[in-house]
Parts: sequence; C-alpha cells; structure tokens
Amino acid sequence: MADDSKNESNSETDEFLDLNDASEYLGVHYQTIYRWVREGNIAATKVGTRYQIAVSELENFARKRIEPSPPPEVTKVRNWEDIQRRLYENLINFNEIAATDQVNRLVTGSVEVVAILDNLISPVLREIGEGWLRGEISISQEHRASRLIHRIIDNIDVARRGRPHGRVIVTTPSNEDHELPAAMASVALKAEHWTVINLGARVPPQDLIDFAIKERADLVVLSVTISDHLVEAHETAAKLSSVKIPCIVGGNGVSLRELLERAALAINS
Ligand code: B12
Repeated sequence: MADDSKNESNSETDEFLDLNDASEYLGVHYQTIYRWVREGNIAATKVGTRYQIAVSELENFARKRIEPSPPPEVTKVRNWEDIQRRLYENLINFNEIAATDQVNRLVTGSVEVVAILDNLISPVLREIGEGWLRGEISISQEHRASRLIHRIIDNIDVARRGRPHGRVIVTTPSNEDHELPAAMASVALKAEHWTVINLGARVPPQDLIDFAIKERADLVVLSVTISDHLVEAHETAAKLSSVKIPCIVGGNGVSLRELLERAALAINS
C-alpha cells in the first residue's frame, strides 16, 4: 500500500509522473521504484490503476539517498552485573527469545564481541557451574542452559571485514567435553578476522595433526577446561610444533582477550 500521508507535495503546483517516467527520473528499474512505492518509501497516489508520484517527492527521495547515513548507535554498557543476572535467569528458565535478544542487542549495538563473551557469557556460565555445585541447579537445567547459550554463541553475527589473520583450527583434547569455551574462542577469533575451523570437542591427537597439515592451518587452539587434560594437550602441541604448526593450549579462567593476544603473537613469532 502506498502511503499518501507521506506525500508532502503541493498538488496545486506539483508535476506528477507515472511509474515509468519516475523510474527514468531516478535512473532505476521500473520494478525497483514499484517496490519502493509498495514498501511506502516513496509516497504515491493511485489514480485508477496507475500510481502518480509528485516530482517534489522524487527530488526529496533522491536527495535522501545520497546523504550519508549516520553511524550506527553504539550501546554503552554501564552495569554488566545487571545484564548477567538477567541472562542467568533467562538461561535457567529457558527463556530462549529473551536470552537471544539480550545478546543480539549488544552485538547490533556494536559492543565488542570479545567483551560480550568475557563480561557477560563467561561469568554467567561460571555462575551456572556454582549453582550446579551448590545443588540449586539440576543437571538437566544446566544441560538445557548450556545448549541454549551454545546456539546463541554460534549465531553471533561477527563482522568479517578486515585483513585476514590466518587459518586457525579450534578444538579440545580427546577427553574434554567442554565444547562451549571452544565455541566462544571460535567466535572471538572470527571477530578478529581469523578464518576459523571449529571442530567442536574430543578430536583424537593424531587425527588433529593430520587434519591441520592437510588444511594448511596457521595455528591450532586447544581449549582445555579440566586441568588433567592439559597433559594430552601439551603433547599434541609439541607434535604440531615439530611439523611447524604453532599450537596454543589453555582455557579455564583465561580470558578470550588474552587468547587473542596469544594467537596474534604465535603466528608473528
Ligand atoms: C557447561 C559445563 C559442562 C557441560 C559442557 C557442555 C559444553 N558443550 O561445553 C558438561 C555437562 C558436558 C560438563 C561436563 C563436566 N564438567 Co563441567 N562445567 C560446565 C560449566 C557450567 C560451564 C563450562 C564453560 O563453558 N566454561 C567457560 C567459562 C565460563 O570458563 P573459562 O574457564 O573462563 O573459559 C574461558 C577460557 O576457556 C577461554 N578459552 C577458550 N578456549 C581457549 C583456548 C586458549 C588457548 C586460551 C588461552 C583461552 C581459551 O575462553 C573461555 C571464555 O572466556 C562449568 C562452570 C565453569 N566455572 O566453567 C562446569 C565445570 C567446568 N565442569 C566441571 C566438572 C567437574 C565437569 C565434569 C567432570 C562433571 C562430571 N562429574 O561428569 C564433566 C567433565 C567431562 C569431561 N570429560 O570433560 C567443573 C570443573 C572443576 C575443575 N576445575 O576441574 C566446573 C568448573 C563446575 C564446577 N563449578 O565444579 N560441564
């Protein structure tokens, strides 16, 4: 439906064009101008079966199209604790839409992806772990919350523009089930323009090494949450190093910002 209320033209003095002439006037295809009219971006009046558009309306529209659009508004987070508390509630109560919306608003508000992961998602996951330890959260609740936040993390829309850093494989040792930190590491690295191959959890060491060679990886990130799993991770890192593929090992309490610094150093040294 065309929106007549937007038509600011003076019908006494204005000249009117039909869609064919208007498309020529703006130098766009007939279908394009038809769509703009249907979407209400250009005010038009329907006379019989044809649309009529005031020339002054076309002039206004053409002017607005070349005006630079203002930069997107940047969200400033003053109180992470408040947002953390709400995300915790949303995850535990499986309020999927509200939880997704909370994260997406920060992303579209241009809050740094690594800040969202380090300042919001990680503290909430730690709190879930504490709740489980205290017996306040059941295993089913924790599993459901983990799956939900995993989906949200995987869907974070990261800007990929920028000079690529290199190809990185992210995974965990073969005995490590904590896949979420690897998912967070993957998103943080993508946001820093790495090309990320996220293998999820539990990849056998030799398979990982063969894969890294075949994929010509510049870097491997082994995400470790349980300290007992560090032994295998360091052994794998040593083998990767012998085939000239740097590998960084870590996790549990180390921020993603630090991971990014270590990743950049690893390929520059
Ligand atoms: C969700 C969860 C699970 C899920 C995992 C689901 C999934 N898909 O990942 C499941 C149910 C599978 C699970 C299993 C277990 N879990 Co668990 N789990 C958690 C919980 C609640 C969140 C884990 C998480 O995502 N943490 C991520 C953030 C919050 O932690 P972070 O260490 O700061 O992570 C950062 C770094 O890792 C960094 N990073 C990531 N990759 C890399 C790589 C490098 C190189 C670097 C530098 C940094 C880096 O990024 C992360 C984000 O900032 C934690 C609670 C907690 N405090 O973490 C318990 C927790 C980790 N689990 C725990 C335990 C005990 C277990 C089990 C042994 C339970 C059991 N009895 O079976 C098993 C272990 C299974 C196994 N073999 O691995 C303990 C570990 C205690 C310990 N220190 O050893 C914790 C701490 C719970 C607790 N409070 O006791 N768990």
